This record gives sequence, structure tokens and C-alpha cells, in this order.
Amino acid sequence: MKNKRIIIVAGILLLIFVGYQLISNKIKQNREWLVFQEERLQQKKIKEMKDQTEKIIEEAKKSGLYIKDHYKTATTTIEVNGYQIESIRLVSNDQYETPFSSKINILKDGEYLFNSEDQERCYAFNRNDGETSLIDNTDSLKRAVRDITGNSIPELLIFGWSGGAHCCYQNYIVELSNPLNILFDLDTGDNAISFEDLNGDGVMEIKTNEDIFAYWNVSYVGSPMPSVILSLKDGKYRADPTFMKNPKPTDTEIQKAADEVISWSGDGSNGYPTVAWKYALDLIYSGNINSAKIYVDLAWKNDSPGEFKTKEGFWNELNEQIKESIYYTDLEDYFNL
Ligand SMILES: [Ca+2]
Ligand SMILES: [Ca+2]
Repeated sequence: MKNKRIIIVAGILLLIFVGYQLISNKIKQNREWLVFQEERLQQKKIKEMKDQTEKIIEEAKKSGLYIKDHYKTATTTIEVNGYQIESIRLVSNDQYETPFSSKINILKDGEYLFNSEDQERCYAFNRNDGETSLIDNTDSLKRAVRDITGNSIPELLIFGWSGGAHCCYQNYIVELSNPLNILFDLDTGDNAISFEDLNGDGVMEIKTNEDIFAYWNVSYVGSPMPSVILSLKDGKYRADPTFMKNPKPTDTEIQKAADEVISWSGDGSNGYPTVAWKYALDLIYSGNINSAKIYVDLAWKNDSPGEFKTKEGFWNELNEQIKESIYYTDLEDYFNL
């Protein structure tokens, strides 16, 4: 009787053991099968992607647009005044992505007469001009051709932007005359340019801002960027004091500005993000050096001179810095520092 019970228990245990083995083997097989299926699926996806890429490259090669695996050039040309204006963009195979770099050239009878610098993004006319296609640049190029000088000869306006949070705009204005005449070719740093006919004579003036005081003894946000205006003189755009000059402020106005200064250093303690010398620079760029000197005398803080150390140190450094301006030769006499 006892032996019989032992045999039954052993039998049950054996059944449980065999059952467990069978189930666990089945689970293992299922797992392996799933992994296998997943790998197969992944390989299939990779193959599909590879095939697709190969197809795009083949097509690009056939059309002569192939550069390297993932990019191709998109060229648009328009004809104005006997010139061919050509926009060349390096775009990804997905035409809706941002262009990686671009260039604008002017040709006559196949000969290159003008090439813009390679820019990360080089825009004809305006980088916010609502382009719908990065491949066909016709509309944008057409908008870039305007007569801004009022002499019935159109100009090509090009704005090159290097990309990034700050810096740099390389601007060109090319008169499509015979021969070509470059009216403007300047790196205006962080500042874009805009057009306005300020004196109503039918010739556009250019409005922009000084860039050399960016990061000068202060962070970028606190950097003053005084207004600069350029006008067309002898076939070139130059900074023009006639348009930049403003009436001098009253003594009360200068005193009020000086009273608001808490610190002279650019550490942010002076009503961040404005620095104390912003007002002085605005006065210098509006042709009021004497008012600027009065202001600095009134507002100077001996207890917070920053890196300038002394008031004389401030003026010396300012004198050196302003010479870096791309407009300095046009404005040296006007600044009268
Ligand atoms: Ca013109
Ligand atoms: Ca004008």
C-alpha cells in the first residue's frame, strides 16, 4: 500500500517534470521564432531603405544631379537684361528639407561674371519670402530683381546668411547694367539690411545697425547696436551722416539718462540687458559727440568701472573699437572722437 502511494507520487512528479520541460521548450521556441521574425523584419526594412536610396542615387546620376550619397544640387536660372541669374542649392534628397548651402551666380553667354560666397543659406531678396519649393527657385529669384536706385536698371539683391544663432549676413546689391556694377558688398554681421527711401528722391537708402560692439565688454543680449544708414553715392552705397544725424538732446535729457545708470560695468547690474555706454554710442552715431562726453562725465561710476578701469580707459578702448567698424572710413570725421 505504502509502495503504491510512493509510485503514484513519483508518477505525478514525473508528469509535472515532463510537462514543465515541454512547456518551457515551447516558450523557448516561440521566443526564438519571435526574435527571428523581428530580425527578418528589420533586415527587410533595411533592405527596403537601401533599395530606395539606391533608386534615388540612380535617378540623380541619370539626371546629372548626383553629388554624393544623400545630396543633390538644384539649379534655377532666370534671364534678366541679357544676364543669366543662377541659383544653385545643395539640397537633401527630400526636397522639402532646408537647403544645406547655396550660391547665386550671374553669367553672360555662359561666362561667370559674379559669384556669391558659398553660404549655409544664401537667399535671393529675402530669407522669409515664402518659398514653397527648394528645388525651383524661380519665384524667389524674380522677387530678388528690383530697381532700388530709380534709374530703370534693375538690381539683384542677395542676402547670404551663414546660419547659427548669431552672425553673419553677407549682402550684395548688383546693378544689372553693362558692365555689372556692385553697389553693395558687405558683411553686416548679425544685422540684416532693409530699404527705405528716406528723402523721397526715388533712390532707396539702406538701414542697418553697427555690429562691432556685439560682445564688447558685455554679453550678446546687452550689446548696443547703433543705427547706421547708407545712401548711394558715386555708384556705391556708403554710410551717410546726412541721414544718421539727429538733433542733440537737451541737458535735462542727458541728466535723466545719467541718473538711470547704476553701474558702468557690463555685468548686468545696470538695468540688464542695457549697458551704460549704449546711450553714449547712440549719441556718437547720431553725430553728437559733445553730448556723449557730457553724458559719460555725468554717468561714470568710479566704483564699477568694469574692465575699463578708468573713464579715460573707457574712451581709449572705445576709440580703438570704433576703428574696427566697416563704416569707419565713411564716418571718421562725423564721429569726431
Ligand atoms: Ca537701378
Ligand atoms: Ca532716397
